[in-house]
Amino acid sequence: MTLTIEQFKEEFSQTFEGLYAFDLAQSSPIQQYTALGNFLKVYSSDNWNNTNQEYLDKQVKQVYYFSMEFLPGRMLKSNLLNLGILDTVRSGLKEMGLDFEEIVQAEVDPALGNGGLGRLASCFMDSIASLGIPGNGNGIRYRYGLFQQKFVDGYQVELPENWLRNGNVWEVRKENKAVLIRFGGQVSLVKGAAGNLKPVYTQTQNILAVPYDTGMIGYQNEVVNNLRLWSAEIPPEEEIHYHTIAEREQVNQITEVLYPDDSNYEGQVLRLRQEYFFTSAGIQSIVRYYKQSGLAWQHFPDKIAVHINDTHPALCIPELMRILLDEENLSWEQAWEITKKTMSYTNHTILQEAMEKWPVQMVQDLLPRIYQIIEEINHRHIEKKLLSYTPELTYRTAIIADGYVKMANLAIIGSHSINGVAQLHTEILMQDTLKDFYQMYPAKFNNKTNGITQRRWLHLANEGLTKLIDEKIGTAWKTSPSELKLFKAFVNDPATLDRLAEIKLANKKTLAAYIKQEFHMKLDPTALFDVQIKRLHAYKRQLLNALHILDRYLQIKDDPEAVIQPRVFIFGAKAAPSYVYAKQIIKLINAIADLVNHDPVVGDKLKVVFVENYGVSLAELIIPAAEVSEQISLAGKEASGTSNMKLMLNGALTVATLDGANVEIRDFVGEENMFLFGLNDQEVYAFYENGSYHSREIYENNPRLHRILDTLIDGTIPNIETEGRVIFDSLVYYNDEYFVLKDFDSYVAAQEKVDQLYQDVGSWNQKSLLNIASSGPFSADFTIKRYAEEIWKTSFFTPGAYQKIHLTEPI
Ligand code: 26Q
Repeated sequence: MTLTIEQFKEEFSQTFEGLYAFDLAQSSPIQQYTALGNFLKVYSSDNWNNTNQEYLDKQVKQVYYFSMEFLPGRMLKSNLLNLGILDTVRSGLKEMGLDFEEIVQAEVDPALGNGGLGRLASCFMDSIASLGIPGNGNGIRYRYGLFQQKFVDGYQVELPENWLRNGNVWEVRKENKAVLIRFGGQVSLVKGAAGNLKPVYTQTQNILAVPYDTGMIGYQNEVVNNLRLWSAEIPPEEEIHYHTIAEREQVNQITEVLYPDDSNYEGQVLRLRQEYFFTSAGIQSIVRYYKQSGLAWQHFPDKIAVHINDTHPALCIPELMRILLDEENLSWEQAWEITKKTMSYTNHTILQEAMEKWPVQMVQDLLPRIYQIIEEINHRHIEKKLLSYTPELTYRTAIIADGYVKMANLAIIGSHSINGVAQLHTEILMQDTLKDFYQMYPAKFNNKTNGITQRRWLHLANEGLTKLIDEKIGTAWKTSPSELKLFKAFVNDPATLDRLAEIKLANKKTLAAYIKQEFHMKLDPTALFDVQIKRLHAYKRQLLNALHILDRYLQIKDDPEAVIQPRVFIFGAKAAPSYVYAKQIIKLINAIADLVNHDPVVGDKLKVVFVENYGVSLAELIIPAAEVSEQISLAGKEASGTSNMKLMLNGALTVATLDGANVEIRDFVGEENMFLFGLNDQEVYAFYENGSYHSREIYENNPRLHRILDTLIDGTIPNIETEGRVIFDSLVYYNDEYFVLKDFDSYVAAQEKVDQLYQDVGSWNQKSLLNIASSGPFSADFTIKRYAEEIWKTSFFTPGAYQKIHLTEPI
């Protein structure tokens, strides 16, 4: 089925009239966008239906990816691309006198996630559909997404993100698929007719979970998978029990807002409610679906894989147990075998403060039956393991300990696979963080290095570069990312290198125009664009970047005539609202920006831009314009990182510590094509072990750093009395938890090399090209292929005729 421009114009006009009953010429971009979205929904509905039907008819194994967060970004362009009609629609709209880019911008970017983990989930959804894997997402339809960030006097201020303001064209509400979720009350076990124990519930609060489905369209392969997000409502038959507005509000609250914490645990009961709400809803709907097949329970794991994205959905484990035991009358042993074989879990962090644990009392009160089941899982685990392991080791692996339910322990014990998200991260889990479990279950542990979708992050975000690559190596890289390595053949071709530089410059100009328009700042597009975009967290060390900027500022002030490579430092980052220190760092960077950007002596030599409200859409604008990628976390702290991959794919050179996936980036691109610096993870651990790091000595003995640090407290930077002092003290008197001072000299040395290389335009472009050509291995297509083959055991299933995906392993 091919769509001609004429057909498109005709059908789109009809859709518009049907919706709005007035002339297209007078419509707003939002209306045009809504009409186009509706057209696409109809256009892809056969594929969506057929995909569903074929999965059902053929009884293929399906995977369900459970995640508290999805960060899909705007969907219009990616859906057009994946449906293979991007050019047709663009031309058609142009002929109709409509502005395609304006329509694209009218879509709200749904921020239903915090950062890396949520964006990974959405890259995975794209790859799962594009590989033709029968897979579904399961999550929460938050009424409000991640807060909108504004700066007021350089301070972060949070505003609600009402992303549903104009409705959501992509979703379909399915109240016929709603399920009931039980909270609270009492549960007692009563002997049933067959002599088995049955739970009897009293005084529970029952909540209706209503699914909203969104099609996940595969790349030109006729596959449309499903992302199911759940919304909490009062069950119609229980309306009568809700007497006050406060009681009604309590129900709506469950799916009202995304918790804005990233890598930081917030132990509030509402969060636990959210977790049980969407895991129970998801598991119930899976079980209902499975029962249609008429297959025996023992085949459940042959047809269903449930993946737990971090521990947030770990209640999937006791919930499946509950249904199998209480509703389907299986024995404990049968239910446990099925559950373990079905579940798999990804760990995304080694930070202790991010580990989820819930007070026993809270779990007992909110989820009495689930708590009983967790207790039983724990009890049996301990009894069994005491036979083969020491009591010390065994009790360290307990799910319930010190008055808490430990979610990672539950996730590991209740699943057949646990993976980290980069080689180094998995290694640290096995050797350190989870070493007790690794001793018990070595076979469960495996690595799945993260990946990103090259379709969104190169093809759509960087059309200039896409055109060049298509010309040079063909278009197969869109489905066979390892083909990107063919681009290496052009490393000595001056014409290609020139084109690369032109494209980068054009992208920098586009970004500069945006920054001019939004933040009234004028940037020199020929300056070096240096980018750090990620959540604000002390371990990610935006502070190290800031100190380096201060160093440059002081140099320029000392010697205004000295020749220095002009640089624009670009930051994008949200801080969790409760994370005071992170917010103080934002204020500091904004104050530095204020100082530097308005100093006439500095001019274009140094500019600092902190973009407001960083998210997927801004990333799509910034990444293609980046020349330096800052990946400078303290070694051993960043599980993987994924902006490192996106920036490399767009030709930025990486300044990095050997942390997370940076290690593998080094392996593929070669250390001569990046700028490594700083302690490695072993060195960091050695300092922890022997307690021999004393940051104050560095302050006292390193005059350059001494002077920089003093600017935080001596009035050089105006308006940071409080923040400057707190940050200074954290670095000098509280022993600099993240080794910022320790790594400073080596960081500055790396940055000096960056400047030098930038002078040598030819070499710079060569390295940029090699980065692009070496980024194929970081495609989420590879990552997902490995999940499918090694963990989920799902096959590639491709309804209809469709082009073959070639995934030759890299190396
Ligand atoms: C937990 C409990 C209560 C409230 C919030 C949370 C919570 C929410 C989000 C805990 C953690 C997160 C997010 C973690 C995250 O994004 N981790 C990142 O995952 C990426 C994908 O694997 C990695 O690349 C990053 O290294 C990792 O930091």
